[in-house]
Amino acid sequence: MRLRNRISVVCIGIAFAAIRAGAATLPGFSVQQVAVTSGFCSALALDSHGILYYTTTSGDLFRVDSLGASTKVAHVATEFVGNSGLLGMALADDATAVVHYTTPGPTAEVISKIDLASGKERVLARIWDDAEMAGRAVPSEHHGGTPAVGDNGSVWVGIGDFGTFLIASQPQWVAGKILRIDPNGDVTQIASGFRNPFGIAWDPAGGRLIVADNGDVADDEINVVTAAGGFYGWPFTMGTETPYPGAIPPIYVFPKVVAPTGMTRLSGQNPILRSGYLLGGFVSKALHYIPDIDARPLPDPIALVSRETGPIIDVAEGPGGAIFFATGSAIYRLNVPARGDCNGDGLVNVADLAALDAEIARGEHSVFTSTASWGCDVNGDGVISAADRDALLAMLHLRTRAVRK
Ligand SMILES: [Ca+2]
Ligand SMILES: [Ca+2]
Ligand SMILES: [Ca+2]
Repeated sequence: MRLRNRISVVCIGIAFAAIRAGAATLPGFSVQQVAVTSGFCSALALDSHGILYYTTTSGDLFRVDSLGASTKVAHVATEFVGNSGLLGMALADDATAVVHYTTPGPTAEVISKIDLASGKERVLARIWDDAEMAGRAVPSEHHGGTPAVGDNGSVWVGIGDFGTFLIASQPQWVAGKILRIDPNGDVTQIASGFRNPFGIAWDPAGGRLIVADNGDVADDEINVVTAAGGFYGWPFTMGTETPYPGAIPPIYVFPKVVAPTGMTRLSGQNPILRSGYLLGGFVSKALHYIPDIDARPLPDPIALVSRETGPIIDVAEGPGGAIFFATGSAIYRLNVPARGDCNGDGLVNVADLAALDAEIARGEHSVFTSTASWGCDVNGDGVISAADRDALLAMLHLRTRAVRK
């Protein structure tokens, strides 16, 4: 996007520059629009062949073709009002999506499987929203978001507090809870005390769910929910407020409002973003990167891009480690720097040696504190050191020989 920005600014002058004021991308990263969505996007996912799917809040599920055009695969019976509607999707496998939506009213939370070939829906669970009168409508605020596929075909989903606080702590209500739905449709309430857990990601290695929760002021949280479950604080405490007896504290509180949205666990296939989690920000308009979820205290997530696009709704990784993210109206690809592209200009050549020497002169340091591109970590060991100079020289030498052949 950096290059495109420059071209656009030249073409249409200062008005464009003003719109993009404050946009920031780490050196060597860039953003490329790949599709415009048909409706307000609520989630995206990629299958093992890299085919992109997304949902819209009004109830549609689309497939994106190689030219960026959308084809409707399925529609669910929902109504987009406030924070309710079709709230998200995940892929169980290449043939099956899992969706979470509210019925009109809203009166119920529905978790369904969608056959991606036929568009047919199979309801896994339908849970009345009102614990006191089945079928009565509840407020449309805070119904959570995208589901996550866990181990053995289970599905996890977070439900918000419907904007009504106390019920998030009361077990008879589905509001403010993290649920696990087993393949036979059994619903288990695992954790309580969430305000609006939109973004969740399953960690198969840890057997745990990473849950971002939207705070009411500057107290957006990242939480870890284990099989033991528990109470996570809302509405008695949130973020950095005084801890509440027995409540499990977040592992991280954002110092500023980001309004966390979709989250994805990285597979290890991306050459630069090899571990950890990516989290979208609605207010921050940023992709927040958490390299190591187990570091304590958890370092501030790194904004890879911010304000390059509109509010970010979801992020997903495809085969080969390709990263895609969505705003309400478009889908983008996040291009990462190549190993060896230390100056971040998109090329790996002798010009990168000077940039690498400048980084090495700062002493051995983590790639995440690089003042140049993360491509300076040429050998991919996570630190920038003299060993990367040898690796870059070897890379350039090999290329020179290949050209001369
Ligand atoms: Ca909490
Ligand atoms: Ca370069
Ligand atoms: Ca290195």
